[in-house]
Amino acid sequence: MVNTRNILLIGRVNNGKTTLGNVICGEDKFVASTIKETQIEEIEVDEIKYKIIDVVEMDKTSRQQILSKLTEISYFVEEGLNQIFFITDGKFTEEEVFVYNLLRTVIFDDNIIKYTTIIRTKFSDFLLPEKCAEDKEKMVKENEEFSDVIVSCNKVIHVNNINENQDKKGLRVKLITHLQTCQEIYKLGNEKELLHRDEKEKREYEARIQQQDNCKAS
Ligand SMILES: Nc1nc2c(ncn2[C@@H]2O[C@H](COP(=O)(O)OP(=O)(O)O)[C@@H](O)[C@H]2O)c(=O)[nH]1
Ligand SMILES: [Mg+2]
Repeated sequence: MVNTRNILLIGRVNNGKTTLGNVICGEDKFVASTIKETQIEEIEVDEIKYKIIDVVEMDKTSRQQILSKLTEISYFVEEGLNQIFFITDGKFTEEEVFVYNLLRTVIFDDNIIKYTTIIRTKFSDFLLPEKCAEDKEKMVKENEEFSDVIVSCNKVIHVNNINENQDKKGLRVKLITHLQTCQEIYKLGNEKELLHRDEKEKREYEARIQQQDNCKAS
């Protein structure tokens, strides 16, 4: 049986989510921004299917819309979430912290931190471990309200995708190898069965799906 792992890409517009999604896929499956819809692409490596979910444009959207998008995502990952890839350029904005806090409180819980990999993009010294460690320290100092996540998350990986020195095939292997080590699946606990808490959101979502179904049928 093919095992499926859901990977959520989150982060501010322009941090490199789409580019990274395409590196993981090994081809340009994800389309660059302007699109507000969530895009999901699947790849299979060594009998494991990775479902990669490129999420919301968090800075151009209202907080209510963000919550609603994340609710949708909690449906996509009902069978469990393998990893959140939080893609950052090193500076975490208020909106990003807001979204992550929604994830760790409303949708999931604090355990989600252990299922989070921070991908620091646009980092030209990615090949130098001591520079990467220095940068991680800098991120911890400069993003006080987010420091617990940076310190306690699964891993921080530094990359530079648009650079001739970053061998994309090598990076893909590195990311897939990392994913292969992420074997545990985070499952929504019973008490989180939908925001599983928020009945209003759930009804709105179901009504929207129903409407789409009606459109398709007519
Ligand atoms: N230098 C550099 N540029 C990057 C990197 N990742 C993405 N970019 C560029 O940043 C811009 C935004 O990337 P994109 O993947 O569309 O970001 P998204 O909005 O988060 O999906 C594009 O022009 C990319 O070419 C990186 O690691 N290094
Ligand atoms: Mg994008």
